[in-house]
Order: sequence, then structure tokens, then C-alpha cells
Amino acid sequence: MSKRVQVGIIGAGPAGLLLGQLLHKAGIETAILERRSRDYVLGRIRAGVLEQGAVGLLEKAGCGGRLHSEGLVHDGVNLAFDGELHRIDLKDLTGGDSVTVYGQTEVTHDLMDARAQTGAETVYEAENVRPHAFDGESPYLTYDKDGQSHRIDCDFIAGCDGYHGVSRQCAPPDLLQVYERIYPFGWLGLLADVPPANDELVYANSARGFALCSMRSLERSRYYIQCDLSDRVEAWSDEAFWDELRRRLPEDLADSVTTGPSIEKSIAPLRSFVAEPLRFGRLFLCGDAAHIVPPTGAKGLNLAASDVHYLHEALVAYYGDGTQAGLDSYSAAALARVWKAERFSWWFTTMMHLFPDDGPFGQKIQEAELDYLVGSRAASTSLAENYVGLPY
Ligand code: RFL
Ligand code: PHB
Repeated sequence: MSKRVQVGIIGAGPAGLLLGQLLHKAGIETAILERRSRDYVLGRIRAGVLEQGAVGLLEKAGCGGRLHSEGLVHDGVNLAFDGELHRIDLKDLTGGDSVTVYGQTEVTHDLMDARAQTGAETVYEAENVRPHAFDGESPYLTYDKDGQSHRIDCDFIAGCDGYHGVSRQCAPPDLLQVYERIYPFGWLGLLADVPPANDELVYANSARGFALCSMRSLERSRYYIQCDLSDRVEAWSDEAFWDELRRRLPEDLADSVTTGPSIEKSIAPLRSFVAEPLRFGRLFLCGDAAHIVPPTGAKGLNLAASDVHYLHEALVAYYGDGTQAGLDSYSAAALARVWKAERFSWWFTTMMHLFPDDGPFGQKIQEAELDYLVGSRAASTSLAENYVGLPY
């Protein structure tokens, strides 16, 4: 079976769904092909912090309602080290900016609901999705569903299919340049229906390793601790997690941690990764399909949003008056912002984690850097403006 849309989108994560919704608002027809089921996509517990730019895009996509009524606006973020908590006043240091705590699960839910109302095509459990002929004028997508083969012809293909997706793999290898750093540890995350230990996020550096106190709401907390890459999630009981978390936090904060049974527990490896360029003829890469950041600083989802910003503007301009300029500059414009977020995430990760090979000297240097950071308005401002998100 075959049909035609203007833009074929691979992947129904935040990037694909947001792009689909923004294009729909501009009257551009899309189809989204997603390998997994809707429930599987919604079951992934990932990011929790939205920059103002991402919030603005979600509003533009018609998904601002629940985000504003349930999202928590945070004007500050905290660093813990050497037994103390230090607040970075995001709002004061950036001249009024803040971040919104609203889970990726909720963002995805809102985008899926909004798309369902438009009647635009979304195919879940699409197997063997492949982009074709994107080096010419008439690209198309193929996939299998319920034992039948399908074809979708389109003008452009957006590869929003995440790090393990097919789009980047289909880019001509001789044109693709890859930059990568793997970190020698992971994050063990735990979600629980308990009130957060602190009313704002806390990133903690300790001699036992990194810890993060985050949240999804005033009743639901998300915590992370740095773990070994060889750790298995089954080997971590809830009790062992809570004990280790508290050991890594300043005493007062540790005393404020309310424990409870986990709803979810998982280990994520940490990686920095960028593939360049983001355009191959009529195929455009967006979000995790092209780049990964370690989660320290919460930039992954926000970068997916900024890519979508550049790409949807370029497509809207193209369908408006035929101009190609935005499409031509998409890769460079998006990558300029991506690399700054890569730098920030790498720096924040390096400063906050225990690097097994760096020893006591490494720990002392980190403490000096943290001390400088919280003592210098210039250094605090640099952290704050990156944390709230650099302008698009
Ligand atoms: P996603 O969310 O990975 O969505 C891609 C979608 O494409 C589908 N897909 C395919 N569909 C069709 N055919 C194929 N061949 C396909 N291959 C894949 C996938 O099923 C999926 O639904 O990418 P997107 O949209 O670019 O969004 C990016 C964000 O999801 C990502 O940057 C963040 O979640 C990163 N991230 C985190 N970011 C933060 O800011 N804070 C965090 O705490 C945080 N935790 C995480 C994370 C990413 C993780 N991953 C990817 C393993 C924790 C984890 C475990
Ligand atoms: C989260 O709440 O999942 C979260 C928050 C901040 C980060 C990473 C993850 O830097």
C-alpha cells in the first residue's frame, strides 16, 4: 500500500512528535513511523527539565496547557560538595530566566494526544522502516506492518529515530563524521512516589561519586547515583540505593530524603556523541539520532527541541515561498548550538563525577573548581546561562 505526505518522519519520540505537531500547525502534512508501541514509548523514564525555548515550542505546538498547570518552575539549582549546599540563582544571574520541571513522559503524552486530535497518520509498531532515494528529488519511506509492506512518498524525510535509529545508519558513510566520548561510569536512576528532598534540584559531588536529587512533581521524586558500568540494576535493592544516595549528600539534605518503594529503576551509560552533518540531500537528522549528551545538565531533550525549531522553520519557509536558505543552513545552525551544549554537558559531568583513575588530586581539583564556581558571580553566571539554555 502506498500514500504521499510532504514530510515523512521516522520516530515518535519528543523530536518526531514535536516536529509533526509544529508542521501540522503550519498546514504541512506528515506521517510518523515508530518502531515501538505507544505504551512502550510512554514507559521510558527519561528527561525531566525543560529550558524556556523548549517550553515555548511546546506552547506553539498547542501543548502548553498541562505543562503550565502541572510543571514546576524552578528559579534556582543547587550544587552540593564538601558537605554543603550552594544555590545558583538562575533567575537573578540570567536576568529573569528559569527552567520548568516536567517529565519527558508527560511531554510525549501531551504531544501524542495533540497529534491524535489532528488525525495525522502515526504508525506504531512499524517494522523495518527505511528511508530511500533521499539523494534525489523523490525520497520515500518503506515499512512493514501486520505482514504487509507499505510505501510513503514524500518531499523530505526527518530522521528523529534516536541514537539506535536507522536514519543515521543510512547516511552515506563517506560523508558522515562522528565524534564520541564514553565515560567510565553510568547513572542508576530511581523513581518513587515520595516528596522531593529539596524544593529545587541538587547536583552533588562527593568522594563516593555523583548524586542527583530531581523530581517529577511535589509527590514524585527522581534520584540518580553514579554507578559502575558493570553494575546490574537487579543487584541494587531499593534499600541499597537509598543508603548510597544519602551517603553522597550533605547531612541535612540526607535527613530530608523520604524513602519509599521504587516505581522504576534503570541504569543509563553516559556518552557524548555528535554526527555531522545533519543533512544528507532530503534526509535531515534531528535530536538523539544525531547527538547524545551525558544527562548532567539535562540537555538531551532540550537539544532535540532546538533541532526541531531550526528544521520546522526551514520547512515552513520552504513550503511558504519556496526558499531553500533555511534548509541549507539547518545543519550548521543546529550544530552550533549542539556543540555548545555538548561542551556544557561534558564540563558539568567532568566536574561532578568521581573519575576512578583521577585519585585524590582529581577530587581536590574538582572541589577547587566548585568553590570558584559558587564564589565567582562570573562563573556562576556562565553555569546559569547554559543551564537555562542558550538562545536559539
Ligand atoms: P528518542 O526519545 O530516542 O526517540 C526516538 C524514537 O525513534 C524510535 N525509533 C524508530 N522508529 C522507527 N524505526 C526505527 N528504526 C527506529 N529506531 C528508533 C524509538 O523507538 C523512539 O521512540 O529521541 P528524540 O526524539 O531525539 O528525543 C531525545 C530525548 O529522548 C533524549 O535526548 C533524552 O531522553 C536523553 N536522556 C535524558 N535527557 C535529559 O535531558 N535528562 C535525562 O535525565 C535523560 N535521561 C536520556 C535519559 C536518554 C536515555 N536513552 C536514550 C537511553 C535516559 C536514557 C535511558
Ligand atoms: C531528571 O529529572 O530525570 C533529570 C534532571 C536533571 C538532569 C538529568 C535528569 O540533569
